[in-house]
Amino acid sequence: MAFQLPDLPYAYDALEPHVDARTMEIHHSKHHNGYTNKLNAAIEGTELEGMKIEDILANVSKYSMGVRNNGGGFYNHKLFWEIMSPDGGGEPSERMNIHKAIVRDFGSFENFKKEFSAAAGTRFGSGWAWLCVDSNDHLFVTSTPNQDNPLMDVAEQQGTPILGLDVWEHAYYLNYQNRRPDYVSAFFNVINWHEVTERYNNANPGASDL
Ligand code: MN3
Repeated sequence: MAFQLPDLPYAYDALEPHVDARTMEIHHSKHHNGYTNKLNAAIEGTELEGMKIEDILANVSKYSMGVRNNGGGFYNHKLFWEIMSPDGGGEPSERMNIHKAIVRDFGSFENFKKEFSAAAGTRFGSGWAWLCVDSNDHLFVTSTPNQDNPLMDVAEQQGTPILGLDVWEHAYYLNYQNRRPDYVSAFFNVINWHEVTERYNNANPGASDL
């Protein structure tokens, strides 16, 4: 069964004015669609057909650059659409585990926001900023080049990504041109904290209660 381009969980214009409709449409129907089709072409007739994307990425150093770039592109954008919402933004509620974990591991939400924004702002060229959970159930911020991500065995810091921000120019150039910091700041108005806290809870199911 080939990988399928997932539908967006909202309309192209739903994240306006923070992310504009034209950018969303091109990003989903051209870029994400392209990664999906090229991933399918790269794995056709190989042992990777039928494998879960997470399992492919965990051993991606064994495969071609086509699998690495397009498998990353497929996974990263699917996560990206899901962790945004027109009803999102602001700080996660104090009742959410993700709020407690952020305060535990970064000291405060503001500190986390600063660290994440710096990771997104200083990633040179194309790539992603991430909030991840490690195997000890601790949060960390990192960034990766191109379409790499922290699930990959080639990543500098490995973990389970629970929040990701695309900082390729195709993600913001139409609306923000060279003003990446404005785009990063606008992203905080659309983060779907319900989805992020769910991903946090599922990352280490055996972890002790906060
Ligand atoms: Mn992109």
